[in-house]
Amino acid sequence: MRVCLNVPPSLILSDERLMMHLGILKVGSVLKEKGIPVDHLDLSGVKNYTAVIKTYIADNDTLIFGITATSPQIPASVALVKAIKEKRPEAKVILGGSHVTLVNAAFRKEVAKGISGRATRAFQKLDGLFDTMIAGDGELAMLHALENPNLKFIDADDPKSDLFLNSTSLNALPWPARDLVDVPSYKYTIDGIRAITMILQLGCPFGCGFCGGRESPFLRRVRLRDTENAIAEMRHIYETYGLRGIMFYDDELNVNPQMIPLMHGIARLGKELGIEWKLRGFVKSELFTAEQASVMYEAGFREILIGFESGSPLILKNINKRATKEDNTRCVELARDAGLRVKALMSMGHPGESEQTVRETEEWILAMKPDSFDLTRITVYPGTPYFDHAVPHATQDGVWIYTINGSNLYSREVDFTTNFLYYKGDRGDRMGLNQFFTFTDFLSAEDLGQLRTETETRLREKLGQPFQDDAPAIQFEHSMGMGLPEHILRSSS
Ligand code: B12
Ligand code: SF4
Repeated sequence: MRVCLNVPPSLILSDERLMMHLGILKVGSVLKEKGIPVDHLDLSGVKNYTAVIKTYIADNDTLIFGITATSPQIPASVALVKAIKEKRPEAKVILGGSHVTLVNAAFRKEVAKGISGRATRAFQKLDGLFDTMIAGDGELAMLHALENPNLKFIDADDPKSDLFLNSTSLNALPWPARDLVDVPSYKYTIDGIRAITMILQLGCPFGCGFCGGRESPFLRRVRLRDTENAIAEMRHIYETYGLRGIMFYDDELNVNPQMIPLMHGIARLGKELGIEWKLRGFVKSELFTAEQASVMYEAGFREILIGFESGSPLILKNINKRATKEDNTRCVELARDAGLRVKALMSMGHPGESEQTVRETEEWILAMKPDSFDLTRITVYPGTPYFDHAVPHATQDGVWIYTINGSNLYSREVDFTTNFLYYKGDRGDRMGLNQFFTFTDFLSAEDLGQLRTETETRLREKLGQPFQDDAPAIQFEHSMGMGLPEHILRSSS
């Protein structure tokens, strides 16, 4: 039995060869460990990706295909499954990743409420396209799918299931099989040094309204790795790829109760290897302390990223962010005192958002002068409280309302199999991908778009932080009639 794992292109990303998808590489690594041959098709940045899968099928007799997808990767995943079925109708295609996990969480909620709404329709649409869908942790669930080929749906997003990972199984499983992708084709850098991504811990217990997985144990329940295990992976990265730059993609590094010893361990490893790490990662502002800031600096962090989201107390409350404006200000100061640069992640389009609340965000940013910032527009994906707790509008068809503290957020029903939801605006506009589906009582979808662009432009001018050019992203166009190159196809030995 041979399995072909697929990473579909993410058409909304400006450069798809910055960060590899670790989740499917963890699935690949478990298959390899079990001796199951794996082909990994990395279609990130590949323009003619459906032609590539057809070439692969012409050259191989593989019958089992796995696809990973976040919501914006679903349209390309649909094109892939159609291409696979056209060339090999008997093939079995398994879908995993955050989109199916979150759609399932939203669908479960509708079932519990006894309604059949937009989540049910989104789930059924996927169900009609893929042979098997896997929600939650994919490592053991993929093996289960191979052993039980007739299962249509596998729920590994349930702590009661043996397929749901706990901290013990997480530690016992192998690290992502990065050898299944062409590491040098990924160009992410930190302070000019080539860098790679890593996950130290899974899950965030908080409940921010825009964040996916608040009803999904897979994304919400904290599962920790032993410090020794995490440090051993860092050593492996350095010794295998010669990389000392690492971006940690833990949701929030400081929800980990082991954070302080972990940072000390990273610092010790750096000394032992005789290198200075270049590290980056996210922290939760109200939990941030002077001690955390200092050990992060000692470990090799020079910049941290913080989802402050807004400068408006009303919006912070409506997001259910827990952090207050004062917590956020204090967090910036603590980071600065420790010598850490701050990237402020700001967003707009929350319940109750108005010109006034966006102005408060602008003013806070100007007062804080973060070293860099991002101002994104909220997208209402399934599996977020903004989606899951919304109810149908009484008079407007296809519109759903989420209400919190008397403030509303409206979102339109989206067909995820055809729509890309882009969050910033400008690039999406240029690519013709922008279709916005959310609005508030004070700002229409168009107002939100315009206000976002104007606010970011003004902030960049005042802070002297010009827009960074998206281009030139690497786009591959594979010429047919030749074997698939190593930056697209890698196989386990
Ligand atoms: C790193 C990251 C990114 C990186 C890289 C993307 C990547 N996929 O690696 C960047 C910065 C590019 C990014 C961008 C975006 N991201 Co992001 N990102 C993450 C983050 C923080 C970590 C991903 C990760 O490595 N997780 C750890 C691994 C182990 O989990 P995993 O990837 O889900 O894989 C497991 C299972 O899903 C499953 N699985 C996965 N694939 C497959 C395939 C098969 C066949 C099987 C059986 C199982 C399986 O098994 C894996 C192992 O257990 C997650 C949050 C999180 N904690 O997961 C958000 C998250 C995935 N991102 C999210 C969002 C919203 C986005 C953006 C849409 C943001 C935006 N508005 O533009 C874009 C979309 C990018 C795109 N792909 O088109 C949402 C997903 C929402 C959704 N509906 O899909 C998440 C869940 C954050 C959240 N909590 O809301 N992101
Ligand atoms: S935005 Fe960050 S703190 Fe809030 S729930 Fe998501 S991961 Fe947790």
